[in-house]
Amino acid sequence: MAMQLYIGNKNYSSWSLRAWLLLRELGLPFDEIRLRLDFSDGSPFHTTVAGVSPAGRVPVLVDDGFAVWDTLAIAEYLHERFPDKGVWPADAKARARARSLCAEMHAGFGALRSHCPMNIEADLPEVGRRIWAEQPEVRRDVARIDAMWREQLAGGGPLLFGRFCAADAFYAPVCARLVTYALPLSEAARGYVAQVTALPGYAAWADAARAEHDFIADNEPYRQPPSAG
Ligand SMILES: N[C@@H](CCC(=O)N[C@@H](CS)C(=O)NCC(=O)O)C(=O)O
Repeated sequence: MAMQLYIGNKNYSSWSLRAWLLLRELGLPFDEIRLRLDFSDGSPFHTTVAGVSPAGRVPVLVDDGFAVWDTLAIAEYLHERFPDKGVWPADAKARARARSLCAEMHAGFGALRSHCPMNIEADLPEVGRRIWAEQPEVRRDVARIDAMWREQLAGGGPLLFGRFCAADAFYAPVCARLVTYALPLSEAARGYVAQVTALPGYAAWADAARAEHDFIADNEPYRQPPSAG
């Protein structure tokens, strides 16, 4: 039986994108179960996710009835289950470095994440300009990401460790944010964003995100709901 991946809205759910893109780009078979990010008491999101994961968050990977939650744990599970698929780079030091970058993403960049929530179908360059001017911590997060990417890409690219691996999946939602808010980047970092957003899996996810036409106010601090009629 194929694995199942529980995810949230494709337009908004950055953690879901990481796990989904990893599975998709590595060609691992899975069925997706998409749930609207409705966190109200007793919502279908809460009841369905609670049925598979006590953590109550997406993504959740279910393999033959066994649930793995949290994107880092999902990446490690896939690495052990499919050791030849290239979840991590083959070289031990590159593998350790890729894990460092993923852990840095997983635990950090709070300013970028909170000020620039993922919103693939939106185009918010003016909001981005204001955030850039007013939020030094966002500038610091982006400077660190830009430097990290430049250092990795100096190894030859086109992706962080040459070919696609979990590190690219972890930074894909950052690429999405950088596009939506049009934040300033070095040329090398811009080239990396272009590579990631051109991945077939990313393009498929983004097309589906744009087709959702769902408006969840908690995820839309910078926009008004579309007017009826
Ligand atoms: N550390 C978790 C974070 C997952 C997460 O926060 N997911 C959000 C959606 S993007 C969620 O399910 N939130 C539900 C809630 O806050 O109740 C991971 O890496 O998977």
